[in-house]
Amino acid sequence: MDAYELLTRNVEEVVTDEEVRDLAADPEGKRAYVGYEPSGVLHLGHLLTANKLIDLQEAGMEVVVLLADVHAYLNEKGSFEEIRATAEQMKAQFLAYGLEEAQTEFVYGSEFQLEEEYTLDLHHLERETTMNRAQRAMAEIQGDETAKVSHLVYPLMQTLDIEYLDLDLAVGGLDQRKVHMLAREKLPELEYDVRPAIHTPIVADLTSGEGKMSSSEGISISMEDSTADLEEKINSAFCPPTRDPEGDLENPVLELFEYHVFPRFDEVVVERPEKYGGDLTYEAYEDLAADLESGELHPADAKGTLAASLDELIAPGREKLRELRD
Ligand code: IYR
Repeated sequence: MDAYELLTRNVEEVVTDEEVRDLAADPEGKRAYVGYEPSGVLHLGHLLTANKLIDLQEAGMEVVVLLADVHAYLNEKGSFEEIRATAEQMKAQFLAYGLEEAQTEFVYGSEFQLEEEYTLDLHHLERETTMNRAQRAMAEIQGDETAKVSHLVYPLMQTLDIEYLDLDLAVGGLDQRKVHMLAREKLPELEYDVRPAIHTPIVADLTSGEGKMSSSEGISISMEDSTADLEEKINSAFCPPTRDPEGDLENPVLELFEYHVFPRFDEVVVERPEKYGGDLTYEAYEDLAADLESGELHPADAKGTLAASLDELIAPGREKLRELRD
């Protein structure tokens, strides 16, 4: 697979395509990052961006994982001590999941965000940005609780991170796009360079196929799930025999195959007894989706294979988490 394809496969948005093409022309040693508010247990949302980081490493890029402790603090996720303890667990799970240790730098936000120069740049950005603009950038991250001043500072700091971590590419879920747009607009005002961004899709809620899968509502899948939990959750998933159900609905089973399973396995085998046609082997997501649509692949068989594949992917991180907690 060529570098441009590794950088952009399964991505919902590329900003801008031209800049990413330039990067893909010479990716060796270039630096990409994702920032995560530490939350202890990784869930599929984290793993979606982690899959992209693994693609970028395969293309030769260096990856910076920002353990955004100050951001988590601003977003009221706990005390600094609590946030750091969960960040350490998170780091171990990312490595267990498959990030290449030699090409990964883990950085705590507090290592550089409390320095004088950063703070002065932050105040400069505060002067350059209206409250309305900062609030709009945060809308999808923070939800609709009443904004505090900390929620306005948050996207400005995320903007500066791109400069201070010396990055060539910002990666995030689609919910980060407005912050990255703010960064593209504001960094030049401080005479810093604009960097490209790529955004991964948001996976639909597992049982309804609507909206987004989230840990706060509905069912989500995390590194803590046992094999039996996964089987149960996937079994109850919405799986119409089509890729594009009516209206705003998605097929979450197919989305999980597309974004989580196929990028990490060379082939996917659906085991079936001979009397039901025997095993099916897929090398590409499109073939599996086509068979589900035509009826060749039964949703129950697809779900069984999906649960087993996800189990294999999360097993090393689940094991690590157990060790750390014992
Ligand atoms: N806003 C992210 C966390 C975050 C991301 C980056 I990229 C930063 O530079 C800082 C924080 C979230 O919603 O988890």
